[in-house]
Amino acid sequence: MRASLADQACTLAIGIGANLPSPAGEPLATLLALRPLLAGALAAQWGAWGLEGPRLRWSPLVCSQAVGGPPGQPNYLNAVLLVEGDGAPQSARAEQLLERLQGLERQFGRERRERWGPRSLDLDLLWWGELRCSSENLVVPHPLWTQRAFVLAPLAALRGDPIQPEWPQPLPGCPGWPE
Ligand code: PH2
Ligand code: MG
Ligand code: MG
Repeated sequence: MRASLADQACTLAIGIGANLPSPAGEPLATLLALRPLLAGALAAQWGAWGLEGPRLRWSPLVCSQAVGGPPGQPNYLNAVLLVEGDGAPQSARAEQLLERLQGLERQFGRERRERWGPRSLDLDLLWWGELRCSSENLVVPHPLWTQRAFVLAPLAALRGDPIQPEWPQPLPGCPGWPE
């Protein structure tokens, strides 16, 4: 699937996930509350770079069992957001975006305890055009996204590609998340 994205050199993808309650409520309430805030944060960041706000394409939501981490976790709700805008992908910009994403994670009660532990909100920068960067905080592209059905299924739905039977199936749209 990566190769077929080469035509979208300046598309940035954000993985969204939650499997614990946040101050907004259960994961569905979290993602519904997050959506306008994330849109606002991205518009603000593009504005800070002196650029027009990017176009956003939200995937449907999918529900799936937790991959990795401790046993007995609640199921995850996941989605992918494609961000299409002007502005060359740059590692310094990616770090600025990460700060905004982590600010939102904290706002929704994210606590960092164990690797792949359950979480009230997870926002991952999956890729940004052809950008390659690796620091203590951020690795782009996300090293595992091509192996994660909870990323591939929302992405396929968004692109109109077939969803494999073993992948999590898209949930019906709802007010606040119509896709
Ligand atoms: N995120 C993880 C680990 N495992 N499993 C699912 N289903 N969805 C996730 O978003 C997820 C996970 C670490 O970020
Ligand atoms: Mg993650
Ligand atoms: Mg993360």
